[in-house]
Amino acid sequence: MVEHQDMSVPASQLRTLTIFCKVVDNFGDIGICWRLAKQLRREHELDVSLRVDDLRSFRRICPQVDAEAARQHIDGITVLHWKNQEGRFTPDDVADIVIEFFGCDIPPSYIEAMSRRDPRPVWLNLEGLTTEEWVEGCHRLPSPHPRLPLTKHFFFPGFTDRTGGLLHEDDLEEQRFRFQSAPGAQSAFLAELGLTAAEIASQKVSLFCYSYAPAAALFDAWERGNAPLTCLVPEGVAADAARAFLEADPVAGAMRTRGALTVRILPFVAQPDYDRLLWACDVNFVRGEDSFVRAQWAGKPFVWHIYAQDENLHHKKLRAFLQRYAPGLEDFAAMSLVWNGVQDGDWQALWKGFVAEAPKIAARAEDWRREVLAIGDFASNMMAFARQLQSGNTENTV
Ligand code: TRH
Repeated sequence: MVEHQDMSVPASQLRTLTIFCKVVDNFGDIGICWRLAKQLRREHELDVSLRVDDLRSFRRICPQVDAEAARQHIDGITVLHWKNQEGRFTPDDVADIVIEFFGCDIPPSYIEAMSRRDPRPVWLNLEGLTTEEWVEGCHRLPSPHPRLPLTKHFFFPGFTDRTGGLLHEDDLEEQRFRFQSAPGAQSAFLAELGLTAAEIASQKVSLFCYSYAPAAALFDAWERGNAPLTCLVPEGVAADAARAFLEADPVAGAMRTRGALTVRILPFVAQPDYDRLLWACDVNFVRGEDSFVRAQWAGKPFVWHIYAQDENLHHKKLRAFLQRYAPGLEDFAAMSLVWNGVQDGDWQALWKGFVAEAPKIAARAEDWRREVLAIGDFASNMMAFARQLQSGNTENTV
């Protein structure tokens, strides 16, 4: 349902795209926008610009970022520092496709300029990932502007063919396969992060979670375990538990072994290296949205720490995910529920069960990847939808 279709960009001419990204908290907002920007540039040959309000957070996951630059080019993408809602935009500043990430309120002057542009842009609001079914009813819904001749459409990531799917680059599997079939490359990567030969040979777990995760209890169970385990913690994550274990500041490079457990603090790494870290570890604890999705692609058992919401809404979302992902994976589900405070459990027994179930969990990861990718990847689905909006046919979209 595109208004004023006579003014729309011909589908074949969707060449430029702008993403507006407000960093609400943490790294997921910019993490997702940056991943999407790179994929649209590389695989869909769009001229992409990314307007982001927090270059410092961006720099943590992409060290090439100059936190002071108003405008810079990274990996073929124009990165603009979005400082405030002011600014005078003209129709010439407006891209063919405008993406508002997570309802971030793009500047009023930009919206005015969109309405004056001929042809008008495709305007999409990309939403966050949730496992609940209501998403299917809201995906691709139009939202006409109350005053201007513009319509924004909602586009949701998700796991079913009534959503936009998940971000997945077309060469991801090949890259992962190459890395995971080369033990030398994995060891060299881990050694560069500071791991000793003994740590590389041990069972390795990456730990990315929110501050309220029961990490201290898990450390305690691992410390009393039978086999050496190395837990790799990005700097700033699980800081209280890490400090208590290390009896020192949990800064990058800090490490300590107690009992069977070694805790090592890693620097935050660039996004592609974070993938390698997930591929190199035996188990990954991940959180939020983007690392959660990357863990699904890594083919290794993972435990998701879901972003907490009022009235424990996140418990419902976690259960919805487990229902989809983990039928028959009892230890996987139990570990996830206890890690997220949905129920109590004995950590040593949970870990033992989880490790015993690991081959089954890894097999499920492969099936899941195939199932989810059968609906196409998020960027391609989004571009197909943009083209359909342009051609005025929104009925038979993916
Ligand atoms: O950081 P997160 O908790 O982010 C999000 C946001 O808070 C968002 O507002 C909220 O809605 C959502 O959680 C639920 O977790 P996430 O989504 O996993 O994003 C982390 C990003 O950081 C991801 O792109 C991976 C990247 N990363 C690195 O690049 N290097 C690292 O060393 C680490 C640990 C992460």
